[in-house]
Amino acid sequence: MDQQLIDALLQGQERAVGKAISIVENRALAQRDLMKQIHPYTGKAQVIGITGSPGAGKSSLVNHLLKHWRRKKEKVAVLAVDPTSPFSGGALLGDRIRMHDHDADKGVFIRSMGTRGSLGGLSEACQDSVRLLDAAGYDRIIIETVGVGQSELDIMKTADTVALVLYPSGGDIIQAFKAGIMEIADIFIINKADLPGVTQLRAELEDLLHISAAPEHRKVVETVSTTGEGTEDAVEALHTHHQYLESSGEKQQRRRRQLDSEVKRRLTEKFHAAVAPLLEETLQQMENDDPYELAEIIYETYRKNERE
Ligand SMILES: Nc1nc2c(ncn2[C@@H]2O[C@H](COP(=O)(O)OP(=O)(O)OP(=O)(O)O)[C@@H](O)[C@H]2O)c(=O)[nH]1
Ligand SMILES: [Mg+2]
Repeated sequence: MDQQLIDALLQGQERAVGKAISIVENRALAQRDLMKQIHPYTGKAQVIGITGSPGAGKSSLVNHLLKHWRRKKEKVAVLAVDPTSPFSGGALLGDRIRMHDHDADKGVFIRSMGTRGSLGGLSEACQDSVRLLDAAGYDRIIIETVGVGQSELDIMKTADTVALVLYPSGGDIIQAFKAGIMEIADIFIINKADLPGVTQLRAELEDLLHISAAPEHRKVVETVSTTGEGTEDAVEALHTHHQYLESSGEKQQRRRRQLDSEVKRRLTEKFHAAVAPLLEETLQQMENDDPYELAEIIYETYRKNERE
């Protein structure tokens, strides 16, 4: 592993961070070693997931969050993840336009991630990229994803705090509800609060959430991201949730659950790799097409081979 790259990354040099993310996206050989070496430097950042339907105003909101945290001299990174796009690399065109205020700012890192090169799955690449950014010293790491599909849900599970951006247009909530994002969202941001229908949306939302019984750290806030109105409320809600995570021990528990599923995934990968030749062989020889029995045969043969 290129020690220079790791040193530069740990110093927070943007080019090194970009290079390291590419290694992760391409699942290059160096990935494992890279992740292992940076691991001791991770675990400090606040990871915020921002999701919502296309055009909800996520990037506009992120732009204001960036401004807010930069005024406080915090380092902020944004991963704009689009599971429907094959493109990775710099910032997406739309995001670049909205976030160009920060182009020359060394304390801001913006990167888009698509499916290209992410052989191991976009959510894994995203998870490792978050760790790289964490090790590089970014205080806040924002993951912006579009849509409400299964891959967005997986990606959002990487975050400590998940914010769902809605806007008064109808249909939005039902979609989010169906996709299961309501359950994992911690903060609900009604953006485009300058448009009509906000009261109704809030009522629907509170109805669905049974918000009267919802805890204090699960908030609904209103923003107008064309002007930045309400940004402070959004920041406050994110902050309160983060504090709750830390003081309640929920943060540890969430990270533990993430670790659990990740280790399981790695184990599955390892096991698959170990039995791949056996699988191939068994399937070719077999007239049998009972998957349960085939799996049993492969597993038993594997164990027998291991003992010998
Ligand atoms: N009226 C109004 N328009 C807004 C508001 N926030 C954002 N917009 C507009 O909504 C459009 C979409 O904003 P984006 O920030 O790109 O939304 P997004 O959710 O990031 O969109 P995708 O990344 O394409 O899913 C832009 O034309 C914004 O100017 C708002 O509070 N009020
Ligand atoms: Mg966007």
